[in-house]
Amino acid sequence: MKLTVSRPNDLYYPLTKIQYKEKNMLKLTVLLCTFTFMSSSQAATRVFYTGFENGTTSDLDYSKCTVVKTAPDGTGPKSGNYQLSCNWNGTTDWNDPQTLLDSQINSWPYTNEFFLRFWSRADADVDSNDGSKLFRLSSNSDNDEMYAACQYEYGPASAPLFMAWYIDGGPLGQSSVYYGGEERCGPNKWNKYEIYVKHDSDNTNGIVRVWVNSVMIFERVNVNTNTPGAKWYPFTFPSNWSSNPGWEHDANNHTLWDNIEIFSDSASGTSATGLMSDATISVSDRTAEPVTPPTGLRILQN
Ligand SMILES: [Ca+2]
Ligand SMILES: [Ca+2]
Ligand SMILES: [Ca+2]
Repeated sequence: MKLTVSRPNDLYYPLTKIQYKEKNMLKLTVLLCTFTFMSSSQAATRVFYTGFENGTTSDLDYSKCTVVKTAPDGTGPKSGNYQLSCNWNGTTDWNDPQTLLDSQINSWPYTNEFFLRFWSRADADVDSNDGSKLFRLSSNSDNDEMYAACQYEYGPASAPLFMAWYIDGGPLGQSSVYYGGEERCGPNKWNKYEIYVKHDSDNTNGIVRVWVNSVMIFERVNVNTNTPGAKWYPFTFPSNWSSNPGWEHDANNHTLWDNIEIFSDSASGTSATGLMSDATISVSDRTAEPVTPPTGLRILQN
């Protein structure tokens, strides 16, 4: 951070009392800014990351999904060479493992705050029946739960994202918050999802926020956000429901996933800069992330 103050007269005249005070205030401001920057950069670390670039699901705790280079509709990953491909088969019995080919991250280190970021895309084969949940964050208390559903039943032009949170068994917020346009939940477009959770300490000072493609679509502040002792995991994705009567799907409904990362107030992960609370958090070492090489380049010679 570099502050420039242009006051040429200061160079030639002794400082007045007020100027002296201003100068010291400036020093204090610089000091505070530096301290704030250092605090935000050291407060959180990245405790989980996968872009599936080892070609397997080994970074996940559980997965029936497969790592692929190309999705069924021919689309490549968000970045790098690989992506995770999940499918729910709505033609099988409810208890057939083929009904739901999903994945899970069981837990991650955090005390009171975490930030989850991932990219997801609906393949062209996703149908427009009910029950198409994008993901679920469950609590080990059984009283807290959050889920998001991409409502493809509204039609391919809209597919709103439905967000629901339940704390201590009661609703914190339930709303269909995101409709239509280019920023729709789906289909066929890579979307970035970000979730920030801060536990309350007295049932009145918790925070939850959700962003889609960097636009905040859901926010609750100064609320009860968790049951004492509970944590907001596992993270299950997708979490689709085929067996509810009337919610049947056909055999192929793929969702693609890439670049899943979790930051938290734990000091155990990779160093990061920015804040979790406003979704600016990122790892300082971007070389750790794969970059999709440009295609279609031509070398022009004079
Ligand atoms: Ca990847
Ligand atoms: Ca389908
Ligand atoms: Ca609470």
